[in-house]
Amino acid sequence: MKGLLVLSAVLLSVFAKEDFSGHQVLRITAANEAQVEKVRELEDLEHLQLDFWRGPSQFSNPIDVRVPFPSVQAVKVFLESHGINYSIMIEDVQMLLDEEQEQMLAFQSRARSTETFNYAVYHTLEEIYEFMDLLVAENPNLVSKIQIGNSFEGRPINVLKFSTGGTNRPAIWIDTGIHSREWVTQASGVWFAKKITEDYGQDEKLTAILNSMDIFLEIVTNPDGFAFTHSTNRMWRKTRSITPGSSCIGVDPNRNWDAGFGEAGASNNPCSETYHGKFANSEVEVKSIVDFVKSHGNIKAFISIHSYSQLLLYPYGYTTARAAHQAELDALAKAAVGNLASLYGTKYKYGSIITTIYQASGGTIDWTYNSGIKYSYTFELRDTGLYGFLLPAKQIIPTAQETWLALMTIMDYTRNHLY
Ligand code: 0X9
Ligand code: ZN
Repeated sequence: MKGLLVLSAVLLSVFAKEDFSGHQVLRITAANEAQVEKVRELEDLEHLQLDFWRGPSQFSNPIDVRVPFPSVQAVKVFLESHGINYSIMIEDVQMLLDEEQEQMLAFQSRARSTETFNYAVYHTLEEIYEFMDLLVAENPNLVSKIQIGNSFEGRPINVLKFSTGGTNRPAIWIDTGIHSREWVTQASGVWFAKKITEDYGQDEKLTAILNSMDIFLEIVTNPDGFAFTHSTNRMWRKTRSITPGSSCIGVDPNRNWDAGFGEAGASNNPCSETYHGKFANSEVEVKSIVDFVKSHGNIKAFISIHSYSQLLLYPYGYTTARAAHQAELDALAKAAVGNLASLYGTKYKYGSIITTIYQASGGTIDWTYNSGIKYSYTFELRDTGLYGFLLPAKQIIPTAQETWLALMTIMDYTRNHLY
């Protein structure tokens, strides 16, 4: 039996894409802490192969979970027998994936310039890397590409630098796609890159920003994971590193930073989606950014973009202690989500990570904040759960547009409050 399982896993990894037919995403609304604990029991039952999209944690309500077809009945019976409320958020995950694939294929064409690039569909890693090269070639005086490292599997880790000159100017960092399955984030990153080149010299605020500061944009922050979401498993979140002594692959790159590393809000189980890794910065995708931030030394705002839930968050995630600049971070977050909502009415909540979503240790912006970058924020983009990580491609541009208004709010404020 075990041999068969291993064989099928090997065959799958070589030939096929993982199939999600009959997988459902349930939204569980725990009524109290005891019910949250019950749901945690489910999490510990590894044979159920549950994939928690949100939670569980005492701070997070609701809890969203993808349930593989063979576990659906058992999970529903478990919840009902404990009187725990749930609804079916996604009836059949594979149906959404089929639609997504159809769209990608229908619009697939090699762009020769960033003008003909299709911003309204999802793209592969190769297509995004090609886009970066086109953008650099078209805007040699504004955009350059920096390689800050190589991923575990050897792919280049690329960062776009937008700069009008100067040496080591105060800078803004934006990353998307550290969790590979959060596809709307990489797609938005592509759109932001193009937007910057369009608005420089046209939009007064962005021009002022780029006349005194640099912007660094890492669009595919987890290239191995992203390639794997296309080739094999659309739901892949972690890196693709090997953990000696375990058959499970990957580390959660948003639990691997040196801030509350290994504390509550991360898992020490290599098979968990929130596995923190053997030690802080064990993941080269994380270490490359840490080294870059340290050697640059002049980054004033650091914005790490995830999906989903429609949140704008600031430190901390590993502790309930208030950030020293909480009042200022909160006021700026409020202004940013207000501007975001002005475009399409999309409502965001804002607050500290731990009080707004759930406890998460070893997270990106807790480390950047503790390292002295005051304006450290993280977004959770659309939606609030209707599609979750599988946001339809037709929402890419509106999502990017509205997010840009919030980014501009933070970047403009940073320029006016250099420290
Ligand atoms: O669990 C996480 O890492 C974040 N949620 S996600 O669905 N994108 O995985 C929430 C943690 C909050 N911190 C950041 N968003 N950085
Ligand atoms: Zn994420």
